[in-house]
Amino acid sequence: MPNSNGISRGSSGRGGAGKDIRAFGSGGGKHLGRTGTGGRSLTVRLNALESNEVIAGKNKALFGEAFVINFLSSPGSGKTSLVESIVPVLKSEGLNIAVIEGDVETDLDKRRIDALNIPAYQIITNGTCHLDANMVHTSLDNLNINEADVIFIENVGNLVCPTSYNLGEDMKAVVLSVTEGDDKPLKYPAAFYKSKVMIINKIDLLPFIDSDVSKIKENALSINKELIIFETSCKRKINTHGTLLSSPDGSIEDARWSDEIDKGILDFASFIKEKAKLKVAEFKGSSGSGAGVYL
Ligand SMILES: Nc1nc2c(ncn2[C@@H]2O[C@H](COP(=O)(O)OP(=O)(O)OP(=O)(O)O)[C@@H](O)[C@H]2O)c(=O)[nH]1
Ligand SMILES: [Mg+2]
Repeated sequence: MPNSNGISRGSSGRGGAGKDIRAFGSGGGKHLGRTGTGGRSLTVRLNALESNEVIAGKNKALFGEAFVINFLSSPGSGKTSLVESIVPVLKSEGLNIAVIEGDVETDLDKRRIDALNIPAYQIITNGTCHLDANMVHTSLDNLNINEADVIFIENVGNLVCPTSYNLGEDMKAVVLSVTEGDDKPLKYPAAFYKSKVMIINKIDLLPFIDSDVSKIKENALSINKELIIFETSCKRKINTHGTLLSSPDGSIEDARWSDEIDKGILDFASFIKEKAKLKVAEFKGSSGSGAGVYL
């Protein structure tokens, strides 16, 4: 059950889709396949995904006017860091943000978000490799989204499983850090195919590694030519001469450095603000209460 700290465990959800899916996550599908009942396995999986769609529809209705992004990536590419970097920018523009964190274990990410003084909720999936619509639905009982203009959902760090589950979001955004290799869009195509946005993160590390951003883009666009791409750094700072410098661990003290925010972060924040505007207009239009009115 969710508790007053805004944390819940996936196994205590409302049953249904989540339970079936967890069985597959632990190898049930493979076993059924080997014993000749693969057809049944497929049916159960399709039913689970169908129920997921129904609950995702309910989530979408509950999200209302808020614009919702579902972040997908492998572990450690910088999803939480991106949220930490973007929230202050959006807050300074007058937007209200709420965050749903998904992790297999711990509330470490939620604790980072709590430091931003915005509503946050931690889903602990207990080993499940993705969030499903039911987990998110349960979290909405405990997260105040009434004032939210934007809701970030940070999915479990995994480039495969989360791609199959609609959570009721407006868009998926895949985060790929430059250290992961330019072949990842080709090897994990679903994440790139299903996302509207790709964020290439940790570009401050480019001087130190053998990574080709143009190749990452080329490979990603070969999977999804509509992808909108941002290049970001959650660490980069710019010195007073306008030269890019890197301080990956943040330990360098240099009076020449300014606290200027990375341009990619600012561009991504503007994009989100624009989408939030459109969502409100669309929502008001569809409910017949005045399309085009913003906030
Ligand atoms: N150099 C550099 N390091 C970064 C950047 N973004 C994140 N990091 C570091 O990368 C590590 C992982 O970042 P997180 O934000 O925790 O990554 P995550 O995707 O949320 O990780 P999970 O939630 O575990 O999947 C941390 O040590 C961050 O400080 C960046 O732009 N540049
Ligand atoms: Mg995280």
